[in-house]
Amino acid sequence: MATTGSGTDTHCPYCSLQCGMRLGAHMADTVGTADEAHGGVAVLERPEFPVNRGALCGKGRTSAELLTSASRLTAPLVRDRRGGPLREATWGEALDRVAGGLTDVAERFGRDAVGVFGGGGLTNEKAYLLGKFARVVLGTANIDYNGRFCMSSAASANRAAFGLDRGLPFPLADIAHAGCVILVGANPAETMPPALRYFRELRENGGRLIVVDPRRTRTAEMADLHLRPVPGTDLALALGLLHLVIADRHVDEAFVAARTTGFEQARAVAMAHWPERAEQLTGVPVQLMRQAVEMFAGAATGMVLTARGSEQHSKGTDTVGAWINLCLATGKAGRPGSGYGCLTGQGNGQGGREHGQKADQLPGYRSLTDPAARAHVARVWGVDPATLPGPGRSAYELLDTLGQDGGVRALLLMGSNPVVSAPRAAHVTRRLRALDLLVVSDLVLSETAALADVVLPSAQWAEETGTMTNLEGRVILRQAALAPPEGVRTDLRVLRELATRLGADKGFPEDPEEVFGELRRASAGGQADYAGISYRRIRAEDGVFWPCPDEDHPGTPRLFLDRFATPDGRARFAAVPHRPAAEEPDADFPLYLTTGRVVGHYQSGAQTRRVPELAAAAPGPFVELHPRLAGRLGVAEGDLLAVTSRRGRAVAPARVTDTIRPDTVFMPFHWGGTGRANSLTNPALDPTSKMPEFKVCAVRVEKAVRVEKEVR
Ligand SMILES: Nc1nc2c(c(=O)[nH]1)N[C@H]1C(S)=C(S)[C@@H](COP(=O)(O)OP(=O)(O)OC[C@H]3O[C@@H](n4cnc5c(=O)[nH]c(N)nc54)[C@H](O)[C@@H]3O)O[C@H]1N2
Ligand SMILES: Nc1nc2c(c(=O)[nH]1)N[C@H]1C(S)=C(S)[C@@H](COP(=O)(O)OP(=O)(O)OC[C@H]3O[C@@H](n4cnc5c(=O)[nH]c(N)nc54)[C@H](O)[C@@H]3O)O[C@H]1N2
Ligand code: SF4
Ligand SMILES: [Mo]
Repeated sequence: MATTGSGTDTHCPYCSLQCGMRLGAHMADTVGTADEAHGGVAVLERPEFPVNRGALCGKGRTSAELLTSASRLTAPLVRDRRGGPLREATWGEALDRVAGGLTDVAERFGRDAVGVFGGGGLTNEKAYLLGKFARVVLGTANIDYNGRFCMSSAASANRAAFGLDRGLPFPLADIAHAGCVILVGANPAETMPPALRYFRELRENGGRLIVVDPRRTRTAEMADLHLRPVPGTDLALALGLLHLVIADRHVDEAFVAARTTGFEQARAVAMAHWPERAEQLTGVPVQLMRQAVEMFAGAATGMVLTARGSEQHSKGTDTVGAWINLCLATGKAGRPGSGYGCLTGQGNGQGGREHGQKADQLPGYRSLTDPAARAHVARVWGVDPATLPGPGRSAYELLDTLGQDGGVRALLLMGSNPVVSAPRAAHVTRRLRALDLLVVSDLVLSETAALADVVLPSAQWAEETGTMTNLEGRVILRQAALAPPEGVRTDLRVLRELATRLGADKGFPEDPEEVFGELRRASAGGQADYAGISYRRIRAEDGVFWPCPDEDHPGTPRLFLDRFATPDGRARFAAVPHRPAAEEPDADFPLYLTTGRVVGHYQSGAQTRRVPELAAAAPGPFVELHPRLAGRLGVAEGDLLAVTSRRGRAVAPARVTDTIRPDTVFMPFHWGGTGRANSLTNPALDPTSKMPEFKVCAVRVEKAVRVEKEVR
């Protein structure tokens, strides 16, 4: 399909691929729907943008629908009393109420009783200013964000192994030229369809694809080899594979000697994990493990890419470390065509964790506990470093203690819908209800916004400009194509107006390019150095890869080619033994539950469930189960199932399929209400990353006899 070349170049509002698109009113070239009568725009192709080369998934194609949807918020809402209804208010009233409420809680319970919860979908400018707002204006330690539920385990493993955390250390297109790729707990066929092109090209070029997933997904169907571990046993599998690499003499001794440390300890741990033991724990036959090792070690170059399937575990950091070990032992890192990478998830999952909305972190990926980092950022902010708070609670820990003694009592939430997406969601909902003040900024009345005392209607992606950092570490620019509707304000403006009301009349500009200018200075010299990146350069260069320390620096598409980012320049092996999931099946809860995504919905579904075409294609939750299990339970396709865990219960229709293991059921998490998968999930946290165990818990499944009894 041709494009006219006119229109505004921008990027999709959803996932970390940040597909390039053009917004315009040229109906002839429309790939999405336009509603010009309502001032809407059409989604057009932008084939010259290198990551997706014009391709969009259904979510991107229909993304403009929400701009004109009757379900978007166009006026602030306030609640006069607990349990009372939300009513429309003026911006002045709503913002006064927020500023007054935050001040009141800080005065009564201390500054740390005011909390902020951000999102990996926010632009870099918003994430940066939200972090500054929390530390400078509110003076609270308690700010964290939903990225904790997303890539945090890969981030901590990346830092431990390589001294730096960037999702992919190479451009996505490099995948096509690797000899072998192991894709672990990732289902890009549903989660990043336009990226499939590179996996297809990989195979056309003679490379091999190995997929590790308990389910035979559409991604697994593309693979040369599919390993199907029991959920929660990837660490044992990675150890078994490393054992075989060592036993079958596939170790790249020269690489290990020249560029790594810690091999002996990792080797000792792996040698204690016999492949037969790995088979017993994972259910993956040794013979398939050996095939995988031969494919991977036998290729000249190779990559291991993980996503949430391997990371969202109470041992996610160690598991990713064990996958990285496999790259290091076979010399497949820090070389062209080789390396470990994490497929980040949210639109700004990468940038959102670099600029200070994380509990332990300052802009530029600086640490909040490093005196030099505090001094640098305090200088940019014009404050005394001693006034900057220390690290606060991680996302689940923050939500878990809301409204309690010593917990947060007033929460400002921007860009997340935890009532649907947090683990043990019924408990989290109760905690949100226990707050003295809940303020939610959102585009729509999400399940979480519906609980708020004040709801602030936010502008949407096409109505404001800002940068995002995609899964490759490429900083891209979303450009506004139209003005927000009357009654709606940008998050940057809201922060400025709140800062003013709370006594900070400087330092919170509303213009994104001005905020980005300050972000560049704040990140200068840090690991995620954006100092040399400007809006002008991003436009001219199809994005710029960080680190980019000055305007003459070309940016860094490929990391680690000469040295790793550790103090001695060497990558570090992780010596980590297997351990079981926090909860294993037993007599009462005999099955594994795992959770994830379907192609048509995004995250908590707050946005995509309001797009008619997407809602029609995937109208509600379901429980995937194997025909053998269905037979045992006397369940047929479409029958309602009640799924129970130690945290709660969910009801949804059965989807009978032999693509799943007979000992496991799967639920997507895109819906709230009775079919909410997170009513069941286990908030057991990884000790390092504080990632909850979304991908495995123990459940019981029964045929739901009386529907009405199940509806709470
Ligand atoms: N359509 C769609 N696309 C999205 C999103 C969305 O919500 N919808 N969200 C975006 C975001 S924020 C993210 S984080 C990414 C996530 O992208 P992915 O990680 O690809 O998505 P998931 O479906 O969560 O999990 C991937 C796979 O992990 C498998 N899995 C479950 N348990 C285990 C296990 O123990 N081991 C292994 N090896 N695999 C396991 C599941 O069967 C599933 O197929 O997607 C992004 N893209
Ligand atoms: N069971 C289970 N649970 C999971 C996962 C899983 O695999 N299984 N995955 C986890 C992962 S990886 C993630 S990333 C989380 C995500 O879960 P959430 O944090 O709930 O993510 P979203 O649904 O994207 O929520 C974003 C909200 O912010 C709004 N919004 C979007 N853009 C903006 C903006 O610019 N400004 C403002 N003010 N609002 C905006 C949207 O309308 C939406 O209501 O879910 C986690 N939960
Ligand atoms: S793959 Fe992701 S970025 Fe691309 S169109 Fe789909 S949701 Fe948007
Ligand atoms: Mo995510």
